[in-house]
Amino acid sequence: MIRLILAQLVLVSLVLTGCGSPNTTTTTPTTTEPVVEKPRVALIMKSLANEFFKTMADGAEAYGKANSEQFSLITNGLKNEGDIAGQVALVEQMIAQRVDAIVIAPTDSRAMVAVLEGAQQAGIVVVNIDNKLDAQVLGDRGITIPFVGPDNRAGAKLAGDYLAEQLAEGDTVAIIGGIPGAFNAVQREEGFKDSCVAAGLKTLQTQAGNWEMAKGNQVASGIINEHPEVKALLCANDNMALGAVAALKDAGKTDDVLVIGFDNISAVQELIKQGQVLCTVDQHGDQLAVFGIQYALEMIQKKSTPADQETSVDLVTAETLRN
Ligand code: ALL
Repeated sequence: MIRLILAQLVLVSLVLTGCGSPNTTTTTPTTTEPVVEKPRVALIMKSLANEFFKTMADGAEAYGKANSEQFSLITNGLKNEGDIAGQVALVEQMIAQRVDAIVIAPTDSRAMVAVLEGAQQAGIVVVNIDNKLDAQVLGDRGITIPFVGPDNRAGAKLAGDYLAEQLAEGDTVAIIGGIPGAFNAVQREEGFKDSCVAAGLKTLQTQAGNWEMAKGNQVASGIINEHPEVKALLCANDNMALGAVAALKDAGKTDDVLVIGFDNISAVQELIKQGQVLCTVDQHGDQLAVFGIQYALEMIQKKSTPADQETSVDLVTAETLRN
């Protein structure tokens, strides 16, 4: 009897002290918590051969790593500028993979709308960055896709105005444009023209360099051969400015014709320091996709479509690079 009482006392004290392992508690779960999956965000860019998009991808990936508990990132890009069919195929792949959001820099402002509408219909959040989709086409289809990106016209005017300070009224200049169907190409052309009109510069008919260095080079060569009076080449992106600089070198006209660009890629920064490019515009490519991703995550959480968001553009010159 005494032994039985002792045994019971030991048992009670073991229970009270938690059997000597104080952190172990066994609980029978009454409910099973649903496993909350992180949203999967797909970033779809254009040509990764363009340093601008390489910078964009790096910025997005760094942000993805730092916030890996919040979302997972899939990055996609193209080999060639203007490969509309390739970009449509990428969107279709992302729809098939049932991602939660697509953040896209569209190759073309009109042709990409239909497939993006398909993504929305599949329940995917879509955010437009960098190059704005055509408002008319969106309106005709009755859909809204928010835009996060810069005012390209204002950005181009910053560079155009800076150029105009170095020229005299009546001087002739030429604009080398991006892919004609892209809204940002149109806006940059308008911004350059705004500066030219304000400064009384003559502009030749704009020629498209399709955002590419090789095409920019070819177009620039043609212009300086046919129009020896041209005092400046206004390039809608830095890749084409690189092509224009090479064309001037080949023609022995480096000191006679000014070149301006847009994007602030590192290769152009070097040329600005050397005086071969006058200026460019920083549209903060490394941050652009990050803003788009943050936007998409907010849309997933709040289940609402926020208003468009304008991102900043800054003039980059030899002077700003020194500071
Ligand atoms: C645009 C960007 C850049 C870039 C170009 C090339 O959408 O804003 O300026 O150089 O695409 O694809």
